Amino acid sequence: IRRQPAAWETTINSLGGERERLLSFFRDTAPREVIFTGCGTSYYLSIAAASFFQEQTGILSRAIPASDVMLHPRSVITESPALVIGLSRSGNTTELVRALREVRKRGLARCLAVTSNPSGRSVQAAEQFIILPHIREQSVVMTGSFTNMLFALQLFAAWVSRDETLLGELRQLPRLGEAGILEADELARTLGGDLRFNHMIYLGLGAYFGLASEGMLKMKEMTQVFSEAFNPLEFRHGPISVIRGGCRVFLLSRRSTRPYDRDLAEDLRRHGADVVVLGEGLDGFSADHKLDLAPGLSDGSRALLYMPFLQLTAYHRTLKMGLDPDRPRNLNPVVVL
Ligand code: F1P
Repeated sequence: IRRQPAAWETTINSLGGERERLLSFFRDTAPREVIFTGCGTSYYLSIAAASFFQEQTGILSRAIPASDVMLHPRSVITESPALVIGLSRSGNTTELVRALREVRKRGLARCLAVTSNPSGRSVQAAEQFIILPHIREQSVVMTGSFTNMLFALQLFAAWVSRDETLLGELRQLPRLGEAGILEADELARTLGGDLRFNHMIYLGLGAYFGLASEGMLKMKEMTQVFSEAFNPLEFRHGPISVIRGGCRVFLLSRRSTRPYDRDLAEDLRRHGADVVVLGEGLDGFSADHKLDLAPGLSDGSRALLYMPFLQLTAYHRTLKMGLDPDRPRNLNPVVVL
């Protein structure tokens, strides 16, 4: 988890040489629709990437679980030409590999695989690929692959949209990530070491819903504590009823939701939750814990910086519980059906 900022640096350097190949594939495809797909962590990554890609390029982009693409490709791919971007750390998850094969067999879309495994089956099933072989994770739990694949897709979106400002911001992330990792680890240790909380809630909107869902999944996989993810404004429409002492809420705040997040944090605390707010410009927030993340960056560029803290919080709780964070119950590194 802690080596992620250094890996982001390698991702940006190694992907630079692939720019022309990837851009010419994209221009040649000229998609009217881009579908990001994967399973588990890679599906949550799809949610973050699709939202970011659409906001950045203006091209219709959606996240669909790989099982839906595998079983009902015609009902999920509605535009032509379409591009399917298949995400998988292992490159061998059954639904993802079958989804890519199915889409190509039926001529519904062109396919790009993003993975850290050069010899995985997703690379063979797709036409083009982004491979990040420097991400060698030993753990069953995915951490660095999530952030590095997201980073690669953000760089790709910046190239497609020729956005030099965004590229400049993205280039700062390895340094900013490195500078913040100690503070993030310290707070994560404090929070993870406190086992009074038995219900975790992660809130984020748009691309941040993908990040919140991934934070939720890390906590669930590693510690098996009851964890959920919601859009922060949706949370008011019913789910807020569950809040009481024993709940801890991680609020992934972004510029666009800040005024609403401030009120929500206050209400959640009034109802008894322990509230952790992450984001920028947090002075006006009433919260039990705050983590400031690189003020001044756009919401999209800042996204990556939320993840090491969320992963570390789950990791420290696992250690406190005496469990092995790399080997969650009932879970294999790759799901093969
Ligand atoms: C997807 C996945 C992971 C999960 C576990 C099993 O893997 O579901 O999200 O944490 O490792 O596999 P992949 O398709 O990205 O390799």
